[in-house]
Amino acid sequence: MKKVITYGTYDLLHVGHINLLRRAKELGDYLIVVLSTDEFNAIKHKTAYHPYEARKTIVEAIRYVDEVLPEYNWEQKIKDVVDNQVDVFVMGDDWEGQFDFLKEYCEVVYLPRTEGISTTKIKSDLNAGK
Ligand code: C2G
Repeated sequence: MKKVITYGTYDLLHVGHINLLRRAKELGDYLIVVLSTDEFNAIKHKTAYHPYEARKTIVEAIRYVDEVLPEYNWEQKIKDVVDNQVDVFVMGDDWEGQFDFLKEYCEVVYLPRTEGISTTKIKSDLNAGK
C-alpha cells in the first residue's frame, strides 16, 4: 500500500484544498492529512475560524482522505513519515523546496496551487462585504 502524507490548516474549506487532496491521493492508495492544531496555528501566526476538532471532522469527511493526525510543531515531519511508513510527502508549491530534507525518507512532491482562492481571500472578501 502506497502511503501519502500532507500537512495543513484546512480552515474554511475551499476548492484549492480539495484539488490538493485529490491530486495527493492520486499519488498513492492511502492519504494521511496532518492537521494543524490551534496551538500550532498560533506558532504559524494563523488563527483558524474553525477549531481543530471541527476542522478534523470536516477533513475526515473528504472522500480522498483516509486518516487525520494532529500537527503540533515544525519538527514532527520526519517522525511522522517514518512512523507511518509514508512513501510520498505532498505540499502545494507555495512550500517549494521547504521540505526537501524529507527526500532521504520519502518522495517529496510540490503541486501547483489552485489560483484565485485562499482562506485569507475568503476572510478579506467577506470583511469587505463581498
Ligand atoms: N493550497 C492549494 N491551493 C490554494 C490554497 C491552498 O493548493 N489555493 C494547498 C496548500 O499549498 C497546502 C494545502 O492546500 O498544501 C493546505 O493549505 P493551508 O491550510 O493554508 O496549509 P498551510 O497553512 O500552508 O500549512 O507544516 C506545513 C503547514 O501545516 C502547512
